[in-house]
Amino acid sequence: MQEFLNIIDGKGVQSSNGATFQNINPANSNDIIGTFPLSGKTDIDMAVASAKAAFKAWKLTPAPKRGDILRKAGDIFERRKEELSRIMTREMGKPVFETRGDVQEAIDTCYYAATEGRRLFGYTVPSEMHNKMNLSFRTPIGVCGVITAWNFPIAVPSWKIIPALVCGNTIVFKPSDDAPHSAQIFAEILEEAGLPAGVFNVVHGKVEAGAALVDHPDVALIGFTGSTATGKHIASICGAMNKRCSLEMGGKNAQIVMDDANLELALEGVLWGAFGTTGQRCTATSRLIIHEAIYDEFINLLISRATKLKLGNGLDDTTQVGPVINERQLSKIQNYVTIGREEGALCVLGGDRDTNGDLAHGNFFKPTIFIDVLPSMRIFMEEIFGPVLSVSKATSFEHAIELANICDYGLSSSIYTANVDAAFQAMRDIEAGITYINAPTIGAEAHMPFGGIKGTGNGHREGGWTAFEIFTEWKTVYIDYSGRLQKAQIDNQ
Ligand code: UN1
Repeated sequence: MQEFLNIIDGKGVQSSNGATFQNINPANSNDIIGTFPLSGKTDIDMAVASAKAAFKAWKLTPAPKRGDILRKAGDIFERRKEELSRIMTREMGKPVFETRGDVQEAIDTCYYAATEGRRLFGYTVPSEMHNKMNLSFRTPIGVCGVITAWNFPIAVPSWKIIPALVCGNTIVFKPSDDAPHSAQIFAEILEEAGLPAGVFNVVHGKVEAGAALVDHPDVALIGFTGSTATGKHIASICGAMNKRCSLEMGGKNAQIVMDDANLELALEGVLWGAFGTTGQRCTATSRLIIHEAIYDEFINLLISRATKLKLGNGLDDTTQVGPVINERQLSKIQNYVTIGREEGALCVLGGDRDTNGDLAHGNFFKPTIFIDVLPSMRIFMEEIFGPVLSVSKATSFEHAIELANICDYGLSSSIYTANVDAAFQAMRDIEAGITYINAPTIGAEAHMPFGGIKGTGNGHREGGWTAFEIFTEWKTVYIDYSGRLQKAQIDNQ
């Protein structure tokens, strides 16, 4: 069995106490990918010390040069795309056509950041005094701790790591213990691209390692993607320690289908949004709100199409829906199905594991649809993170928007309609960081702001130009070339 190591200061190291954990293929429990260090505080301390030391030179490396390294990283991601996609599928399950897209997001992010190294614009602003100039520019923050989920094992880390690096920060990355192999390849690629040792460190492990990273006084910023409960806990610690944190947490994203919509398009959208990545996306379509005039018709179409989705190992090209990540998540989903039934919603498709044939060795759960779901039900409100779609009936456009907004989360949203007025009202009125018109709730592009409101985020946005806000501080500089003392607000009359 392959033994993987932490990467600290450019070297592979075991966890300080020698402990390890196994990473298992969710499509086949007999396939063990390897062992990884089960790290703790001592390992985090070493990695942070390495990142802190490397920061001194990295922050002084010209940003365009930092960008050149990231462009090379983009080239290497491109070269290794197929191999990496298969490694990702093997450890986290989603079909290879999806993991290819995951790698592509990292490639796009690298090329975007590479050119940003030649921008990172600041502002030059008139002074209120004679013979004085005011300017401002961005400076790096220091050592950034990055903690991510397993469902986008390359794309989501890249949204944090790549912009942080071009801004001149150094990193300690604690990847998900469900997708550690992908993180290892990420590190290999950055090293081959020419990133100096210590600038990017990987520490594998579980809660103990993540907690030690958040708690570390030399870590200036935490970038986190994961559950709302963990994110809020991280925020409370960062608040007490006065460190910056950027959170991307849960979602309960709704797709609205109006009676004037192109139903075939809306159908394709919800199948992809709800069951792509086995519903394990923070942007997954987990609620479907249908106008009453087409409610029965659309549900019938949906059931007949969802029944045909092919479950299987993501490495098989014909697979449309892969496994659920692990046993724990499988029982969580099963539990929500029980809750939904007890609450009085009608389960019209799925509702249990699929153990047919080869699927018996993996964590497969049938695409599941509940109809007649009311806002009072937990399956309407709570994030399940699995292939479970809750369908509700709306009596009007206003009612549909109201239902979409009855939710503690606010990440993504979608409306299918042919009415341009309704589309614009929805853009304005849906409470979410992202709204799609005539497209599903998933499909974020790397050069656009990504993030949510309410229980989903804490005011930051990843992606595009907004990522650079997270990873920089502003330095304001006043240059007085008058040769005399000029008192601002006093001598400017
Ligand atoms: C996530 O689920 O954490 O738009 C990110 C999408 C993807 C990103 C999802 N490009 O669904």
